[in-house]
Amino acid sequence: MEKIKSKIVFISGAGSGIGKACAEKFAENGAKLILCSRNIDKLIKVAGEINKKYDTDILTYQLDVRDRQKVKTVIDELPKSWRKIDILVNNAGGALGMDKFQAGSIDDWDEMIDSNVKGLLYLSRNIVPLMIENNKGHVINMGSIAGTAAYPNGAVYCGVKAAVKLISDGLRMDTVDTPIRVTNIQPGMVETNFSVVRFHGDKERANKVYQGLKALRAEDIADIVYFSASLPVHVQICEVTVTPASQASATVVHRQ
Ligand code: 8X3
Repeated sequence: MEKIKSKIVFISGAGSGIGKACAEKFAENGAKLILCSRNIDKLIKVAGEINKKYDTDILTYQLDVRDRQKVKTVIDELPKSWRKIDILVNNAGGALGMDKFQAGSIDDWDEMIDSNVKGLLYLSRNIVPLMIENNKGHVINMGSIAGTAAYPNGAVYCGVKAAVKLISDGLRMDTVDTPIRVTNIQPGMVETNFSVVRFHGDKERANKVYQGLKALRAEDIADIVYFSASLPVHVQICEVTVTPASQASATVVHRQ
């Protein structure tokens, strides 16, 4: 297995949910972390807790991945010893709204496209060349089962996650002559604040999404991210689709 100890792991959207769980998992295994989030107060708290528990080196940045210039500045200005990023977890993003296309909010669409797609592109475009220079690296993108098939009321979210899938595939092709690995993780239902954000703070509606079934936890996804990263460097997990046992697809779910 590839040793994760002392590896430098860059995680976007690290203040909560899957990003935070990934940060914990890598820290537990001795990695050094570069953590970004829009909400710096939350992130500093998370970083403080992780540091206390695992005594690992952590850099934190207030970063909205939609801000193309700020993404570049953060990467350009990383301290020299932190520029050799081993693993990039493109986790920032998520869903906003769940309505018929003809009733969809264009503001929600803009934000989904900008964070899930453009944010991932900005980070990867700035970090992948550093990885190539260092002759090592792993890009792990947070896709979704939404990227494998559309579902009603999800056209734009499904569209952006389909973009994540195909961008992952294209990047894998363009770096095939380098040691860079590219993995697209495609989770189904994971109980985080994903649905609360999607439904603009409507917790009751969000809770209904996970009613009557045992959803995945953020830690389940972090385990898979970690597993993909810790395999020997000649082993590339291209794609992982993972759902709760009682979910067969975005639309086929068994509830008790
Ligand atoms: C999260 C999974 O099914 O809510 O990306 O789109 S789903």
